Amino acid sequence: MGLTLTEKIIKAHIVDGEMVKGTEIGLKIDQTLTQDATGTMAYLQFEAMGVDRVKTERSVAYIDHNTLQSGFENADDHRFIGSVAKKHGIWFSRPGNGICHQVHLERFGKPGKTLIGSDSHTPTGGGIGMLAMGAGGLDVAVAMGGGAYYITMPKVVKINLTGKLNDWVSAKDVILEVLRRLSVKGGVGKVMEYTGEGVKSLSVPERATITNMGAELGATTSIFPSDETTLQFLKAQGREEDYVPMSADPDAVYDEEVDINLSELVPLAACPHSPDNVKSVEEIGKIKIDQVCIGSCTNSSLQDMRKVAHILKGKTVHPDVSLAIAPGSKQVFNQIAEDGTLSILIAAGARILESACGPCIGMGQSPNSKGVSLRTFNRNFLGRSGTKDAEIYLVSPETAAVSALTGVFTDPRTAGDMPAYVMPEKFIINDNMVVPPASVEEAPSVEVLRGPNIKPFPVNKPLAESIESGVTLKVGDNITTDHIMPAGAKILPLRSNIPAISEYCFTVCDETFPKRAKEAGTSIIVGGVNYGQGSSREHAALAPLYLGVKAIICKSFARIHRQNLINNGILPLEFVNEADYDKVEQGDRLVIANIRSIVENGGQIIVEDKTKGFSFEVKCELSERGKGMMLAGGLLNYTKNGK
Ligand code: MIC
Ligand code: SF4
Repeated sequence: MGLTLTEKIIKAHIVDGEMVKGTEIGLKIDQTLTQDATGTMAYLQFEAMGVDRVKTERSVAYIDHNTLQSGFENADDHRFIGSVAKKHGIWFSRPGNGICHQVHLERFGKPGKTLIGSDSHTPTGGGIGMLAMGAGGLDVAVAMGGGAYYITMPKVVKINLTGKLNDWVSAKDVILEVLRRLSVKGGVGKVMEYTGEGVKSLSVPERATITNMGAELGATTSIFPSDETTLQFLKAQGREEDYVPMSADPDAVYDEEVDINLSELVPLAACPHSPDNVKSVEEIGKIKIDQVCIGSCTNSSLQDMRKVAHILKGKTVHPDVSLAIAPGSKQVFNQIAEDGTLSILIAAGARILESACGPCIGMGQSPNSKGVSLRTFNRNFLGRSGTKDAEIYLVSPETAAVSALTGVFTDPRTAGDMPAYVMPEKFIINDNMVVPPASVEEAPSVEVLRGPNIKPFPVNKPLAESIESGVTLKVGDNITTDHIMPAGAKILPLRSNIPAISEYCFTVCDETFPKRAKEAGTSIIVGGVNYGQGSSREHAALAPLYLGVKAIICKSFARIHRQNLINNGILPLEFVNEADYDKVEQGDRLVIANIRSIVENGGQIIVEDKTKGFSFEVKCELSERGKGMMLAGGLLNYTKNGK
């Protein structure tokens, strides 16, 4: 029986477990990446592990999220990450060099390799045939130390692409179509593997747009084959030697299949406030818009910038619209400056931002009150833009640029010709903003620079025999890590300071939660389906841990967040009967008796609701390793215990 591409890469990297779907497997990790918003914690955790030098083939620390620097905090974090990277064998991509995923794709990713990153959009690397996955900071720290990365052996979904995209329909519309069909939880436990004739017509940046936003499906990752197009891209990056052809066997067996005829797709948009709330641009109609943002790790390639410039050339942004554009990397920025594209964007009235995440994570450019903003980004969760009552739509660069001119939501197919994109034979290659690590000899004398904002991370205690606690918060379905631990210009500078950032935990849902949780001392949170979707931020586990949260009881969890809870010793419990969710209320007092023995030896977990006077069953499916972590009070304790 033939293998899928996913299985081939897993087979070449498996170091623990068997390739049996649904069971836990450990993978050797070839490359890691971190960004600054999750990186400080990851490096503090790496330091706590006591490993001198990373054991991966390539580890890169990027600065791209917290670049606003409205106080000393961000710059202090940058210095810390730069110095810790230098000391421990990690390459350091300086602020200004671009968004981690875009730069990694251009300069470091290699087909057939495994990559984990402390950022949920790490699957961007799947655009060149890597098995690239988002992970918690602690998992990345362990992988840098040479430890395996554990996932559930995924199901593999064949996304069979036929036909060819029409002009004005783009890669963003492909992934929006997948999201429309499968929803934000449709990819949980699965890898999306793209195959079929249609693959050939997609460039590497287009493939990367699709694998990047596959994160919004909740998928383990997404991957494209490495083919002639990949070779041409790597050649143009001066990295021909990194090319390896990779594809599924012709007789590979998939768990599920989805057919998409590219020729039939139309311009789409994800409507507020979820990436799977997809409608056609035509269906949405000509609503008035206030802002357009083009960029982010999803759509900030040279190809995207040139398309946008073609649309804006010789025109002016509509007087009622603010247009912001952030090229994804220094390479893209440099290239558009040299070939005149930048000049076209400026002349049209675009507000050019630095190569960084920027508005995508609410670092500036928050829309006006009740503003309608069209963004080429990947997430439109409530409040993420920094304006709680804004309406954010996720669209292609074509739809964004055409609408920026008309001032209303506009189907780009009305805008005339779109010339085919021709990739340059050679991109501008200048890695002068990537600082190599110190040599083994020099490393001991490198001083790690810590600012006053960097506080130690909380470490849990071993699991108690029984838990008794109040439900301090009850939330609904699809709660994102942006709800649990919001970001934005005000809160992001506190990513290295858990006591301070905890003050904002869950404030999008309930401003009184942090105070209530602290007063209660210990807490249980109740949630619906797909709890913890979205960002990989470990802070969505660390802040609740700091506030005394002992367990989350919900209908189901998103992958990375569930692992972050286990890594930090917070119990991830799921209702056996979903109807019990309706019976438990905020304020109820719950008892989970003998939980330590049950985690250790197995058995039914019964939760007693003392307030309501009834009991219900929950489950906690853990691997042997997961049990060890829960009992020890998290991964660091578990590792310290010699595991
Ligand atoms: C995001 O897009 O939500 C982020 C910000 O990049 C996060 C990481 C973080 O919260 O620091 C992610 O995607 O994991
Ligand atoms: Fe940055 Fe946005 Fe990409 Fe996250 S999704 S890495 S915030 S650009």
